[in-house]
Amino acid sequence: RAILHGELRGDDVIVVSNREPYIHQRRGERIEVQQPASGLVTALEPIMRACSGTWIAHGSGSADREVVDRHDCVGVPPENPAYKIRRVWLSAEEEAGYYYGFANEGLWPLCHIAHVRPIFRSSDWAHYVAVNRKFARSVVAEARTKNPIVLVQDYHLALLPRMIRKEMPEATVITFWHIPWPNPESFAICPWRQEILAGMLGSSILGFHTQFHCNNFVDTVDRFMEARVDRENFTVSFGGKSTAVRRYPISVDWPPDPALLAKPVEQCAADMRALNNFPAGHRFCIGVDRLDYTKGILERFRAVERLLELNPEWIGKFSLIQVAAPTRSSIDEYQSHEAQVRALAIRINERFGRGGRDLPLPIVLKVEHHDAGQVYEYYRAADCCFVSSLHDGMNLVAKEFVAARDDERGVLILSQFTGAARELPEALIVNPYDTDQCAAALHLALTMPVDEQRNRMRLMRGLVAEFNVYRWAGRMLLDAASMRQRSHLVETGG
Ligand code: ADQ
Repeated sequence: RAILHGELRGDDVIVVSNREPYIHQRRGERIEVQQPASGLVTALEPIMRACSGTWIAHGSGSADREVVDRHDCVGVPPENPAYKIRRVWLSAEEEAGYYYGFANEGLWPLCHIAHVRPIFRSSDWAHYVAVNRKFARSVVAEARTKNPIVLVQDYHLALLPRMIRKEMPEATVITFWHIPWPNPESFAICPWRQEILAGMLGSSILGFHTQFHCNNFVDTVDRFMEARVDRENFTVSFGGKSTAVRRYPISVDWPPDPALLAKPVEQCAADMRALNNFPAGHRFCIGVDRLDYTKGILERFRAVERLLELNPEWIGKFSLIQVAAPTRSSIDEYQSHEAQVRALAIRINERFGRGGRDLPLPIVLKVEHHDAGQVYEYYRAADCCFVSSLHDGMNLVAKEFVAARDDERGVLILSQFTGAARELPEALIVNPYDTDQCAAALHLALTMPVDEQRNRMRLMRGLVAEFNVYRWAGRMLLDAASMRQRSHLVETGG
C-alpha cells in the first residue's frame, strides 16, 4: 500500500473498465449508492483509494447522470472522496451489442470453455469496436500528460490498448485480463481473433492470473499473428512495439476492513442461525457467487444431494446457504441457468426436506445482492465455504473466506479449475464434475478436527496476507515504472 501511496500519488493513473465501482440509484427522493458484486471492483477499489487518479467506466445507475460535473466526473467514495469516476454513457443498443452481446455471449463463454457455445454476431462486434473507441476518446480527454499510466481492465476492452497507443504512443498501458485465456484451438473459433489479439498487443504489459493463461495467450499469438515471440523473457513484438506477458495473481484487501471483522464469530453464527431458523448445533456451508453458469452452482447442489444420499445422518442437520447475486439477467443463457438452479434446489429440498417434521431445508437459495458486511457475516458463521467453479480466472470468494476467518476455523472446498487452487493447496481441492468426490469433501469438512482446520487455515491466511491485492497492483506498477525508466534512459542516451 505504501508503494502505491508514495510512488503514484499525483502521477497520471487512469483505470478503465466497463463496470463502475459505485452506482448512483434514484429511490424516490433519495439517491442511493451501491457497490456491484464484481471481482474486478472488489480488487481494484482499494488500489484506487490508495493511489487516487481517475476510474473511467460505463455509467449504469439511474441517478449516475445527476451527480456528475460537466466533465461527467464524480468524486468517490461518497463519504470521503479519494479518487474520481469519469462516466462513459452508452445507448441501449450499444450496451446490448458491446456488453451483453459480444463481451458476454461471445468472449465470456469462449474464454471459460464452459460448454456454452459462444455467440458471435457481426452487429455486436460493430458495437464492441465503437464502444472501445468511445472509451479511448475518454482516456485521451482525461490524460493530463502525454505519458499517463493507463490500467485497462478485462475482456470488454480488448481493443482499447491499441487505440490508446495510437493516440498516445508514450503512454504506459497495463492491461489485466481477469478471466482465463483458453488454448489456441478454442480461441480460434472467434471470427475476430486477429483484431482482438492485435488490440491487446497495444499493451506495454499484459497480465493474467496464472502462468497457464500466459502460456495459452503466447501460444495463441504464435499461431495466428505475424509477431515475434520471445519465450525466454515472455515478450511479444508486434508492429514495432513489445508487450511483456506476465502472471499477476489477483487477491483481496489485507488486513481486511476492521468493520467486516468487528462482530465476533460466535455472534455471527448465532445471528445467521436465527435469521435462517436453524436450531442450535445445525451445521452449514456457504456458497457466494454471481448467478453465473461458470460458477458450478448446479454441481454444488448435486454434491449436497449426494452427501445426503451417502450420509443420511446429515439430513435435517446440514444446509448449504447459496447467496447468488443476479447477473446479466437479460441474456437467455443466464435466464435458463437461473431457472435450472431454482428447480434443482426445489427438487432436492422436496426429496430431503421437512417431510412433515420441522427440519431446516438442505438448500437455502437466496437470489439477491448482499452487501460486503452480510457476506462476511456468512463467511464467519459457516462451517465451510464451497467454491465449485467450472473454470475461473482466480475466484476472490475463496480468498475472502480465508481473510474473514481470523478465528482460524472453517474449511474451504475449492475447485481445481480456479486460479486460486494453485495458491491454496491447503483447501480441499475438488473436481466439481466429480459429484462423489465433492460429497466426500463436504463430509470431510464437516467432520474435520479443529486442529487440522487451524493448521490449514493458518497456511492459507499466511499466503493471502503476503500476496494481497496491494502486492498484485504494486508488482504491475513497479514493472511499469522500470519499463518507463528504461525507455527514458534509451531516449536520453543515458
Ligand atoms: P467474478 O466472476 O465476479 O470476477 P469473483 O472473483 O469470485 O468472481 O468475485 C466476486 C465478488 O463479488 C466477490 O467480492 C464476492 O464477495 C462478490 N459477490 C458475489 N456474490 C455476491 C452476492 N450475492 N452478494 C454480494 N456480493 C457478492 C472476475 C473473474 C474472477 C476473478 C475476478 C478478479 O471471473 O476469476 O477472480 O474477476 O480478477
